[in-house]
Amino acid sequence: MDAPPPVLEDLARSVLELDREGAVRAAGEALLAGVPPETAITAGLAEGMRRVGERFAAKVYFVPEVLVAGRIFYAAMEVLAPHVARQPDAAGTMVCAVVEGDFHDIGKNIVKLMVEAAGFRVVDLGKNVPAERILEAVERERADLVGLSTLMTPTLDRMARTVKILKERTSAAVLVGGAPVDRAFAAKIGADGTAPDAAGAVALAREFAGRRRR
Ligand code: B1M
Repeated sequence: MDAPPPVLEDLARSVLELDREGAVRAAGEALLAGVPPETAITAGLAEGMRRVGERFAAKVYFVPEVLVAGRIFYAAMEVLAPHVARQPDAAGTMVCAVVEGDFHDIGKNIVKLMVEAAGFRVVDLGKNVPAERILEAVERERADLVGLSTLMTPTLDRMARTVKILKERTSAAVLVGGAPVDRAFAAKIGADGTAPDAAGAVALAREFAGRRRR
């Protein structure tokens, strides 16, 4: 297997070291080097956020540093996102949201970007979204799919409640994800599927949209 391009390490390190200029510069260099923007986002920037998480867990970083890292992530993602190759629209409509109580939206925004690039219309409700607002949007937009995200264990029960309401009241397929979500949890709360990353979310979205068309 080829070694990862050094620019991916530059991206990850810039996020970790809270170096905004370095991250934006590395994002441009990644594009010039022909690194797919999806790879630069997931293997570069998101890897940097993962390392930031380690420093936070080790009490080396605190909330202010983590906030800055998130802003740097978005500044570099702004350079990369317009270059993600897009399939023609037609795949279906997904409503996506981070569940109520949770303000972590970086992972959800990567999923949104990739699902949109795969040709879906995505209605993004943002973060900290109550189940009732999600239900309303799914009905209004006649969504085929819902993508729910949460990063925290205390908000897993909000995710469960949201899935329950959506499955009772709509026919949309409900996909769930985020670091504390696994297949056993997804099955337990009655979600239609889960994936560990954005590429997996795209594969699931395609699978469920295809089933609905048959
Ligand atoms: Co906080 N935070 N945070 N945080 N934060 C975590 C989640 C935490 C694990 C850190 C830790 O303690 N080690 C911890 C939660 C612990 C727990 O619940 N067990 C935590 C905490 C405690 C908190 C606060 C309570 C801290 C405080 O205030 N004392 C507070 C909570 C605020 C709230 O939400 N109510 C808080 C605040 C913040 C910031 C605002 C500073 C910032 C968020 C900025 C933002 O999102 N705009 C932040 C951050 C950045 C993190 C860490 C460091 C990084 C999260 C991240 O962006 N990861 C995080 C530590 C960690 O995760 N290791 C942590 C990168 C991102 C690309 O990955 O989001 O996992 P992720 O997304 C992936 C996959 O999960 C998947 O695909 C994505 C792309 O590959 N995926 C899906 C996501 N959604 C999906 C949906 C799908 C499928 C796949 O289908 C629909």
